[in-house]
Amino acid sequence: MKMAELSHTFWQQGYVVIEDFFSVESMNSLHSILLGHYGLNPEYEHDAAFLSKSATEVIPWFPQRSGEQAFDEIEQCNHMETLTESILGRGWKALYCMAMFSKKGTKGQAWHQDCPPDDPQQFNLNRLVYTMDIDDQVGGEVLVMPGSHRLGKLPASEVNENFSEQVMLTPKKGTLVIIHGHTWHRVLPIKGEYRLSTNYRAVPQNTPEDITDICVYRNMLYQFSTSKVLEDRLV
Ligand SMILES: O=C(O)CCC(=O)C(=O)O
Ligand SMILES: [Fe+2]
Repeated sequence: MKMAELSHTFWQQGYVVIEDFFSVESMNSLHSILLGHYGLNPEYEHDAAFLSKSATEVIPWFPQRSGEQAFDEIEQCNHMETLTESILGRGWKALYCMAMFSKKGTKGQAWHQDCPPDDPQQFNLNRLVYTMDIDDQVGGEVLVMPGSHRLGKLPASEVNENFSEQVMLTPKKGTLVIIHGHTWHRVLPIKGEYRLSTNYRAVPQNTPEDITDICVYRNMLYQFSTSKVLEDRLV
């Protein structure tokens, strides 16, 4: 695998997609652990006001915090570590592994940046692992705006307004998608029974661990630790 090339593509686009990065067997085994945890009708954890105002309907789970060791293997996978180092440089750190479940008929995730882009050096890296195919039937395709990690704050507007240059990603089981936390991204509504993705977040050296506490949406800035809208961007 040409790590330097992949890293170059990442820094050009603000994201990079690598198919068949993980084996089908390891994806299947993580997938069944995730389904075992969630079942098919899990309860929401974020408060109702957030779910509705952010137009983001996902249920997070941090499997490693529940002692689920099966998720360590991917985190410590050599290829993924080498690629991360080639993108972030020395001294980067793994933050946490967060699985996300979305139910049939839910909205997915509105356009957002995982953290405010005020300082280009301060960002999180999403290392998204897909244990199932995301396609037209399942829905939940990922939209990204190429190069938007360099464009500053996501423009304020109604939550789901499209961008003419947006690109749609349809990761398959075993695909790794790496997205810069400042890149504008969105998840389309879920049409199939459910949608699962797993995000191994990482940060460059000298980045605070709570870098993803404040998320930028088109209509607001939201702080997870306090469950507060810090700024309503539409008034
Ligand atoms: O689930 C996905 O495909 C993307 C999730 C996302 O936006 C994130 O983890 O920051
Ligand atoms: Fe995100």
